[in-house]
Amino acid sequence: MNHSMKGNGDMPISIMQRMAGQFTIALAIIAVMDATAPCQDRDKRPDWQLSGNLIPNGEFEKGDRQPDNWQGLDGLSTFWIPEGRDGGRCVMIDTDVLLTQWQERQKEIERDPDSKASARLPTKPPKYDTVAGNDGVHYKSLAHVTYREGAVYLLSVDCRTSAQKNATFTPFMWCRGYLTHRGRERRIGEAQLYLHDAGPEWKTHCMLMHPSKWKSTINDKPAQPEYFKVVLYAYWPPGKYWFDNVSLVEVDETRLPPELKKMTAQPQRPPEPPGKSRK
Ligand SMILES: [Ca+2]
Repeated sequence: MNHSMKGNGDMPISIMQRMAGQFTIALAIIAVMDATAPCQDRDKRPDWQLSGNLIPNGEFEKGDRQPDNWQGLDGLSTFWIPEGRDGGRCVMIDTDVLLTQWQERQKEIERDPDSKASARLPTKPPKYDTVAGNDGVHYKSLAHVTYREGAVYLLSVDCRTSAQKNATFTPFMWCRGYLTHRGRERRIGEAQLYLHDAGPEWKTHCMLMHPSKWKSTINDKPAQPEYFKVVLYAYWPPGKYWFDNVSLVEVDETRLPPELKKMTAQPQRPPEPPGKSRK
């Protein structure tokens, strides 16, 4: 046996080293997951975290027939299922639904929120007639989260998808800021979190949000949001998109741990338009 080439039993040292490397990466990912998971207990919060999760039921665990504090489900493109990241529940969006059937279902739900969805009709390649290739599917939190002037926020979500090899899925999460002007709700800014390379394994995506830097004006006067709303969005390609642990937390940016700083330093680049991926 060549001892320079062999490690434990017959396992080459190079593979052992690679495994050790993967183990280190796995530990780092767990550390980041812990770092982004908001602690609701004020006394146990890390010093960089200035609030608990401001999105009620962002973990999708509470509810009866649908998750509390979130919009209704249509049972055709939106589902609440026990396939969450932590073994609990999550929301799944399926965009591989015929657009015509999806549109009919939205009308039906509006008329009768208790109505049952009919079986999904088959869709055929290239699937341009699906909801994925047209409207896409939004799923909204019903919460209005009050803005604290000058605050910086960490926006994060866990996602996985039915993406196969060589495919790229990039769903979005938006955090939109609003104010009421002359009795009307006006959207005056938004943070767009692009969930790049969302594949079959759960992955945490996050970004920092600085509403004080938004440049909106109303009647030429700088406008600040009064409150935020969060929306999940999936579109092309047609497939399944699981979401869990939606979180918005006020942070002290100067005290962020290095791994979070690194994650949030990634520039938010939009994906290529869907047309370009339709080869
Ligand atoms: Ca969950």
